[in-house]
Amino acid sequence: MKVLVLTGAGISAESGIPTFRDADGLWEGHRVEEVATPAAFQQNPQLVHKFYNARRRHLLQEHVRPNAAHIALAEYEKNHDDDFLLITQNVDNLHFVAGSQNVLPMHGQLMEARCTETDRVIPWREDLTPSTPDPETPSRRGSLRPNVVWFGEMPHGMDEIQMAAQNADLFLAIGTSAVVYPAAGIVQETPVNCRRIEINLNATPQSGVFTETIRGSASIEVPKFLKRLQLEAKTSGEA
Ligand code: BV8
Repeated sequence: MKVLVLTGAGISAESGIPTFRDADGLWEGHRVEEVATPAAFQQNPQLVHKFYNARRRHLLQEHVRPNAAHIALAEYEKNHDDDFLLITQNVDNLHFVAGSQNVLPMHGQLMEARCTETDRVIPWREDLTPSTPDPETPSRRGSLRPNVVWFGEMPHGMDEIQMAAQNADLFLAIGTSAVVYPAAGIVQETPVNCRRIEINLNATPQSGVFTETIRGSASIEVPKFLKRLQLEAKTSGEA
């Protein structure tokens, strides 16, 4: 059974990372869509760096750890690694920290920087500023940006995502408000007989296309659902 999972900010909420909706899409009075754009970075790199530096520092704090939902997904994958892909919209690294292997971070990663001149991507844990020297070429200053996909930029891995969606037997959407495209459109790419499950505290604009909607918090409902899935596989004799 080919399992495709899509996670959003809701899976990290119980790890202490505010979702976009919690801050109702605002950050220090700025709409996220205004800060997370190439134009904003062009016009006011200081502001955009400040936005990401604050989130990177928060993510680096000791108490921000994977929760039971991240861990259950990593555990489940261990027994299904050949038929399992985890797409995340989140730029936090909690799926990696939890041990998930087959992860596609379609909106990039907060703990990486990308050189705007060479497109080279490097792991990055410090603050970035408009004068941060490139560690490889210190004379090049201010060319590093957060390696995240801004609004108006193409998400990563869209071909792989399309292929996985078209072949999915089970699609599980966890903690996403399903308003940001193309992520929100992935469910529509799954086959008509694909089993589609939505785990979310609330209903979303996509709830109607899911075979099953589970209302509750990810840290409770994800482990529960994956256990149920394993039990179903055992009783149906599926590997
Ligand atoms: C592109 C990285 C084209 C940066 C992000 C008009 C209509 C339709 C589309 C558009 C439009 N105008 C513009 C667009 C396109 C735009 C878009 O979709 N805009 C939206 C706002 C309308 N999309 C883009 O620009 C994308 N690119 O289209 O490119 C293109 C084509 C060719 C060539 C080049 C380009 C790029 C989008 C990626 C933007 N980057 N992130 C960063 O993080 O700073 S998006 C960012 O916001 C997140 O990554 C995430 O994807 C999104 C927020 O969504 P969620 O993850 O769902 O989080 P949210 O807070 O919204 O919801 C949380 C959910 O969890 C809620 O449902 C809540 O109920 C639930 N929850 C909360 N707690 C829990 C819980 N559930 C369970 N348990 C809990 N405890």
